[in-house]
Order: sequence, then structure tokens, then C-alpha cells
Amino acid sequence: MTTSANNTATAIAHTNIALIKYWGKVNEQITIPYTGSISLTLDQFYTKTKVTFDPQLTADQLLVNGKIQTNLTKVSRVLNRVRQLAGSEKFAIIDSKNFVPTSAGFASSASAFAALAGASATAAGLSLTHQELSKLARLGSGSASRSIFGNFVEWLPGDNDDNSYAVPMTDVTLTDIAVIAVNINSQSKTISSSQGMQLSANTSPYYSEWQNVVARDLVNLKHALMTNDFALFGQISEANAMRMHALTLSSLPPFTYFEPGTLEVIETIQALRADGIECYYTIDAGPNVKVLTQTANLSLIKDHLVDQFGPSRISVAHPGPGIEILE
Ligand code: 2P0
Repeated sequence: MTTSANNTATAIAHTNIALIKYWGKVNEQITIPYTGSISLTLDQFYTKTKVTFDPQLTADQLLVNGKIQTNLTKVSRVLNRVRQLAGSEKFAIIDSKNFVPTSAGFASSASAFAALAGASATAAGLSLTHQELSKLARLGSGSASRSIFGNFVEWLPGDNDDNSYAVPMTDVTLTDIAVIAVNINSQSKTISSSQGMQLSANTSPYYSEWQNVVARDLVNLKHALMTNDFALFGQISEANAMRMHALTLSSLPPFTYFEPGTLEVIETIQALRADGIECYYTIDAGPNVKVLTQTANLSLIKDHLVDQFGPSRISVAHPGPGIEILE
């Protein structure tokens, strides 16, 4: 990476879907997770962010899709670290655009904070490695640490700011994967991921067992990825997602991200599978469902979901690239 001579840089980062979920922070200030996690970066959904440091500014300014934002808490964590590393006191204008079809129902924080890390570090003249960018993105949002890299990515939890970062997974032989996103509701949720995971970690009686579950699921998912075992990949991913959602149901007070439509998609996937069509589902901190399948069954499953839920709710993605920095 080269240094930026004119205080400005643009970066593009893609969103990711977690297969082994991150759900809980040991340290909320610097986003150290209780467990590791594994995700797949997706090709269709990304954020493009331009950062310009300007000595005339008296505060950071954030535009998302052209709209001024007032809550800059997480953005400031990233920019303050960049200023500290660069020995600069300049504030920045951040112009961020999400290229996530409204029908996809993906959260944009992973791609947004990964793009912010790449653009702000470059604009400040820093030459950071991808590992350092992953740590920087993590300060904004945990899942963003993984969106620095393409394809399958593992976030090594670590226990401090220096050893908690994501790495690209090597030796993966499972490459034929398609993800069908079914949008049930794209309104923002009433319990944010940060609030939800904190509640689960503090109150679910199952939280200590979740950490054991994730340790086992990480080993088994890696085995599936290295042996090109799609059935095992799907089974582990689906079970891990449901175990994460069991933490929300078992919190005090209990809560869920599921909506009636979420359960409808789950039933459809179970029925397709009973008919011998191989597909699995995963669900993040929201009602929308991502169906995991392979090329051979993609059209059939997509057509089925389009018939049932309507074309505007369905979008398809494949494994996508890591961060791209444009000077
Ligand atoms: C994940 N999620 O591993 C999990 C699974 C949602 C469910 O990471 O609090 O926006 O900003 O670190 O990264 C979404 O939460 O949370 C998320 P913070 P983030 O992808």
C-alpha cells in the first residue's frame, strides 16, 4: 500500500456472512470476542467509502448514502486510532455509500467499518498490512475485522488489541457455494447486535456452553472446508446459527430476531431438503435468512423462493473479494 499525498483515499469492502457466529464481547471498548468465528465474504454487497482529512474541520463528519449522521461513536474509535498512529489531529469527512440491494436484508456494518479502516489509514498516509487493517476495522465493529479479506475468513479472538484479528483461510477446497438471501424485513432492528450479544453473555445460562460449542464447531467447519464436504459445512453452519439464536431466547429478558417469515423460510428449506435438494440456512441478528447451496441446485431453489416470497425479496451472492483501496 502506498501513502496518500493528499489526505484523501477511497476503499471498497464487501460484506460477509458468519457461518460460525460471533456473539459476545469480553471487552466492549476494543471489541475482543469471547470466541473465534468464521465467515464468507460475499461478492454482491459492498460499501464504498471516501475519507478526506481536512485541517479546516472542527469535528469529524459522516455521510451515509448522502445523509448526515449524528452518532459517530464507533466511527470515532477507528479515526482516533488512525490519528494516534499517524500523529495527526486533523478531522475527516467520511462519505460512505452502501451498495447493498434493499432486497438483500444484509447489515452493512461489516463492509462499512472495513472500508472506513482502509480509506482512513491510507488517507492519513499510513501503510498498514491487512492484519493491521483487520484490527483497526475491529474497533468499529467485530464482523468488520473479517471483511478485510475475501472468501473464507477466520477471526482469531485473541485477548488484547494486538492479537485479535482476522486471517484468510488457507487449504479450503470447498469453493462451489452460492448464498440466496431472503429478505423478510429490512427495517432496523429494535435490539442492536451489540446490545443483544451483551444481554446474552451476561444473562443466558447457556453462555458458557456456547463457548464450548463454538470451539467444536470451528474444528468441524474447518474440516468440512478442507475436505470439500458441503453437507457437513451446511449442517454445522445451520446448527451454529440456531445455537446462537438459542442464546437470545434464553436471555433475561428473552428476545428473538425471528419473525413469522423467518420460520416460513426455515420450513421451506427443511421441505426442500426432505425432497433430496441439498440446502441449509443461516440467520444473523435479524429476521432475514441466507440459504447456503451449490451451483447445481441454485436455480431450482431460487425459483422456488421467488414463487413463495416474490422476486423483490430474493438476491443471490457468491464468494467475494477482500478490501480494495483506491488512492
Ligand atoms: C457475526 N453478527 O459473526 C455475528 C452473527 C451478527 C450475528 O457480528 O457489536 O455489527 O459492532 O461488534 O459485528 C453483527 O454484529 O457487532 C455480527 P459489533 P457487529 O457476524
